[in-house]
Amino acid sequence: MLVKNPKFEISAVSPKQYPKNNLPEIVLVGKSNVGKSSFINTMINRKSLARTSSEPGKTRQINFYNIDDVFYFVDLPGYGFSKMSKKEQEQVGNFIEEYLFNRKQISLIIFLIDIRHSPTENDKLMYNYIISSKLPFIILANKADKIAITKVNDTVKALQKELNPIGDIPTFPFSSERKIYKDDIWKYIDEII
Ligand SMILES: Nc1nc2c(ncn2[C@@H]2O[C@H](COP(=O)(O)OP(=O)(O)OP(=O)(O)O)[C@@H](O)[C@H]2O)c(=O)[nH]1
Ligand SMILES: [Mg+2]
Repeated sequence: MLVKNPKFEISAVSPKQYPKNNLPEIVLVGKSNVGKSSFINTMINRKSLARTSSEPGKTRQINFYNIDDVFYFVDLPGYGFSKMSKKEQEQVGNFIEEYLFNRKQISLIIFLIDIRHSPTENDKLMYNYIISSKLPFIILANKADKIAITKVNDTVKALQKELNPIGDIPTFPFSSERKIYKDDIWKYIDEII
């Protein structure tokens, strides 16, 4: 898809604030700082439509980006951000769960993990949660620019094996830094929407 007019539409913490139309929603999920907001900017060729930060915990609400009135990218707060108070972590966890559990328009979950590390305990919990939700999803091993290009494919395979030994969940490398694996992901998204 050639994106022409991507717009930030709304930040939400409860269902009454979600967009009122029925466009498909593609949701970014993963730990804080893994690159969810950067992913959106990379896919739509914008530097900073989605706000990013080198400090974990930048995204604190459910942010809806309207992509040419065709679909939404939905940016979620990351998990595992310890500087948030217990109470705030609980509130964020609750509104994320409420969204993932009830929102009928979710067409795809894009689950980001860091290509440099084994999945964390929280990654595994989230993985199991997504599996049990039966929502369609793919795994992206992000920050692929951080390892030697010759090791990318084997590392992606090893990570997939760890999370998804049956190998039925599509798993791709990604890098917002180098913007080189974008076309594969667009191909996947185009088929879904
Ligand atoms: N090297 C490299 N850095 C990246 C990549 N993607 C994101 N980053 C950097 O990682 C940091 C976090 O990126 P964000 O996109 O804000 O991460 P996030 O997952 O939205 O984080 P939260 O909003 O806290 O959940 C920023 O400094 C980005 O520049 C990537 O592919 N490669
Ligand atoms: Mg973010």
